[in-house]
Amino acid sequence: MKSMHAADIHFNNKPQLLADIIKCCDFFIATAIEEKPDLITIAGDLFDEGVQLGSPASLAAIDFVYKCGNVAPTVVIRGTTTHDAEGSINALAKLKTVYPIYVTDRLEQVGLTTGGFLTQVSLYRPGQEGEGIQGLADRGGDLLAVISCLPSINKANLMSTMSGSVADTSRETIDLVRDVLQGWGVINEQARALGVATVLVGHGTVTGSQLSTGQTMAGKDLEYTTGDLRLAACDLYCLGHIHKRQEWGNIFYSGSITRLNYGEAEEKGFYIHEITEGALSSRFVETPARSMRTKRPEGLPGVEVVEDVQQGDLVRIVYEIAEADVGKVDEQAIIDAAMAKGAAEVKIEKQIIPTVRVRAEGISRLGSLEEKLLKWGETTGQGITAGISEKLALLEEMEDPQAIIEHVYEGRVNEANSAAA
Ligand SMILES: [Mn+2]
Repeated sequence: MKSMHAADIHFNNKPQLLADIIKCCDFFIATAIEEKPDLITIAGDLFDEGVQLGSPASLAAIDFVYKCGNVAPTVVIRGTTTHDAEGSINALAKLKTVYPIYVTDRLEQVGLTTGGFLTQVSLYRPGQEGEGIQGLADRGGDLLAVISCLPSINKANLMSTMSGSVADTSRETIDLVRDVLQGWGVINEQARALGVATVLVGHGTVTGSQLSTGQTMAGKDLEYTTGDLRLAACDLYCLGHIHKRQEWGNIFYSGSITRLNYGEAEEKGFYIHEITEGALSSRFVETPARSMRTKRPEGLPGVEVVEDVQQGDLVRIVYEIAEADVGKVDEQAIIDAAMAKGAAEVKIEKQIIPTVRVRAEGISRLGSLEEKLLKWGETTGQGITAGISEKLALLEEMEDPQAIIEHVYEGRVNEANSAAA
C-alpha cells in the first residue's frame, strides 16, 4: 500500500505566502499523479485560521483537497483548533471526486476498502462474533487499510469516543488517549493478521520533537511519547503539528509544506510511504518552497549584504546599531539593491542600542546647585562627600575662577600652617 503524507499546509489569505503554498500543493498533486498512491493523508492544519467561504484561502484549500480526491482516496483530519476552526474542514467531505474523501475531527478508526471509507470499525467489541475487523472486511469488500485518526485532542472529541470512562474525572486526559490507542491496537493486530495495512494519522506533539525556530507553540500541548503512539500497533504513523520534518522509526512528521516564516529554514516537503507485507519504506520529497534568508551582518550593513540574493528570495536583514549611528545606514539603498537582484521581499529588523541617560525626577524644580547635586547623587547612586558640596558652593558664590583658586590655595596654606603649629 502506497500513501502520500502531508501536513501543516496553513492555507491563509496573505497573497504572497498563499501563492507559494499553492505552488507547493501543485507540486504535491503532480507527484501524486505520477506516483498513483492508494491513499493521501493530510495530517491537520489545512488552514492557518478560520477563513470565510469564498476567501482566497478557502478556495485554494477546496481546490487542493478536490485535486487530492481525484488522484486517490484522501483522509483529512482536523489540526489545532486555532488553525482548523470549528467545522472548517467539514465542507470538504461534500466534494464529489473520483475517489472518496474522508474528513474527521473525531478519534476514530476508518477502514479503507475498494468500495470507499467505512466507519464501522469503531463499533468493534472484543468477543462479539461477526464484528471487528473480520466483520468489517466481510461488509466492505477488499479491505486495503485501517486508518486510525487522532486529530488534535480536545475534551469534546475525547468524550465522544470514551463515553464509558469520562465520569472518572481523576484520570488524566493522556491516560484516556492511551486507552483509545490501546483499543485501536487490538483492531490493528487483527488487521495485520489479515494482511491489511495499518496507518495512524495524527495531529499533536511527540515528546522530544524539535521545533523550527519559527514555530511558536500556543499554551500547553498534550504530549505523546513514541511509546504511547506505538500502543496503537500501526505499521505507519503520519503526523502533523511540528513544522520541522523528523522521524522516529515508523513515526513521521512531514513538517509544513512550505516555509511559513523566516525561522523555518529547514527543507520542506512531504513523505511517500510504502507498506509491503508489513515492511515500511519511506522517502521524503522536497517541495519548491520559497527561499527565506536571514542575514546578520557584523557591523553596519551596506549594499554588499545583499550581494548573493537570488531571484525570488525573501530576505531579512537583522542588525544592531548604536543610537548615535542610526543615520549612517542607508536602508533604502540596501532594499533597492536587493530588489534589483529580484528579491520578493526585503525586511530590515534593527535593534537600536540607546545612549544611556538617567533622568533625575524633579531635579529642575530644585533651587540651589547643591540640592541638584545631592538629588543627582541619590538618583545615580554616586556618593556626594562634604568636600564636593563645599567646592560646588564656591562656584555659586564666586564667579571669578582666579578668586576661587586663591580661596582654595589660602585654605590649603592655612591648613598646613595650623598642622605645623
Ligand atoms: Mn501547524
